[in-house]
Amino acid sequence: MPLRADDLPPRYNCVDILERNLASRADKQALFSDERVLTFGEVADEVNRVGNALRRLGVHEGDYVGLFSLDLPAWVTSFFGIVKIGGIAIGMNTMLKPYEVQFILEDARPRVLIVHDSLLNVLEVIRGELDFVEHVIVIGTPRREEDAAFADWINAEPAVCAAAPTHRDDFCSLNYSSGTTGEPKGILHAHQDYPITAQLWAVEVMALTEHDRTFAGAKLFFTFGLGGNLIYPWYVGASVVLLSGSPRVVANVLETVDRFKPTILFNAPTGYAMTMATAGFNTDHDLSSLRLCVSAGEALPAPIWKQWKETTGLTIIDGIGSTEAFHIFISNAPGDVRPGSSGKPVPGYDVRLVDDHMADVPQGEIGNLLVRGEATALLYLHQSARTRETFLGEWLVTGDKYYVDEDGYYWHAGRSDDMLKVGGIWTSPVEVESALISHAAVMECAVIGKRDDSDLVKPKAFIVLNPGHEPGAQLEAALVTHCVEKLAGYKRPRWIEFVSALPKTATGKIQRFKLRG
Ligand code: 3UK
Repeated sequence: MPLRADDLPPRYNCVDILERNLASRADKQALFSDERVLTFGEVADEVNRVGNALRRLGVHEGDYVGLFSLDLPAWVTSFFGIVKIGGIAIGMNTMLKPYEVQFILEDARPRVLIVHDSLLNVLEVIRGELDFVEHVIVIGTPRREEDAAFADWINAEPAVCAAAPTHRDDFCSLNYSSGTTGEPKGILHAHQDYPITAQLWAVEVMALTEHDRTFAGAKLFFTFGLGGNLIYPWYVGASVVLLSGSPRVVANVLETVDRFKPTILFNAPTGYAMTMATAGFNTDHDLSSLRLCVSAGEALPAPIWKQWKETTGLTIIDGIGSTEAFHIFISNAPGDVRPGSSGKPVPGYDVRLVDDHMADVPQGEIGNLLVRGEATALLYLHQSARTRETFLGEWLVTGDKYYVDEDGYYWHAGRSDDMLKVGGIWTSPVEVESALISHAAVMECAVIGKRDDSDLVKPKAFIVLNPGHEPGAQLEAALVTHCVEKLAGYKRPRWIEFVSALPKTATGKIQRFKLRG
């Protein structure tokens, strides 16, 4: 049965998704990780301790709390502790550079920041400039005397904590997503969005059950990972497997599968391609626990789908979701897959393909994708102009181009902006260009998406050099290193082409589409 917002009581706190398991399966192992394995009961106790510790710091309903950590049990207990007392958890991308972290902390202004000790190097760079953060809680070992260690902070707290009587429409989480230019966009989701998306997609489409055990290459700070590898499994009483290390190291993913034997794997297309490029991935490792795989973040090319099927026997379900929608709203389904397509609209959502005047385009023609659903976000925090362009009443403008085939399957046909998805994660060409231009050799440049051997998009840079600089492999390597220092590593250009000039409009705007060829 589809779940509607009205089916939830007006007073609803999504900590219910954890606590609904306490009556029937408190002793079931709910969370597997290298660090700790916890039952639902143990998680719930720690969540209550975190809730009490936050209240002791003066965190109230509606207050933001920063969560800047690798995927560890403490991420999970912090998240539910924050939402249980009515706070809003900011799931922060652990790959961010210091200035990006600073932007988020100044935009949302949390008074409390929970941070993993491996990320303190990033925090310390900006620590002196943070006007709003009053308390830093460190998962692991603090470096400053004024900071508390997470374990000590919750240790003496009682394991009983009353949930805040939140309204189902109250916000409980904030995630930042990047655009082509300008600041990252803060996207708020409400308590009700969690059970609604769990029911509509995870239960009704992918048929997740309590017997499953999920695992994701996507991290919990990304709503693809948060929904797939925490909220949805616990909504049905299934268990989750967390990886604190990088999913880009294929061995991490394969060894975790060997060790914890998940039944469901969530990953970006790149994750599947990188896995298959690893010698012995399906002979030296035991993938037999898996029953289903899910791909999102960018389109999954049909050849990757087929090769995965041939080499593992497993079906990948590709679905398009977004941070604005919280999760997947057009999806393939087990038993109903058209490889290369995003599948069909998930029941409970409506989609439209429209032209630039908002008129519906005929079947088969490419249009701008709009989606309507009860769990889509309402606004971008502190960005009213962009909010008005994106959230059109009931309809959300996705920024994606799509067409629908005669059988009703939706096919991704690119973006309406210049944004790139690299490894399933946003990359703005403008951001890569800014990094390149800050190198002394670069006079001007343009970055576009180019398809690699697996048909996945990666950044390519066209560069005009300043006089006195010679093109060549050495300079290329120096430019890539320069980008890695300034940007998250996945954003670096994979190809560099030195050119004498860039195509421009009469007004001097770079025409990236001409370089796409
Ligand atoms: C693109 C896809 C083709 C598309 C996400 C599942 O990716 C997620 O969220 P983001 O906010 O980006 C959203 C944009 O990414 N995209 C995502 N999935 C697909 N394009 N096929 C796909 N399967 O441009 C979309 O607008 O980072 C994905 C669940 C939760 C998510 N947050």
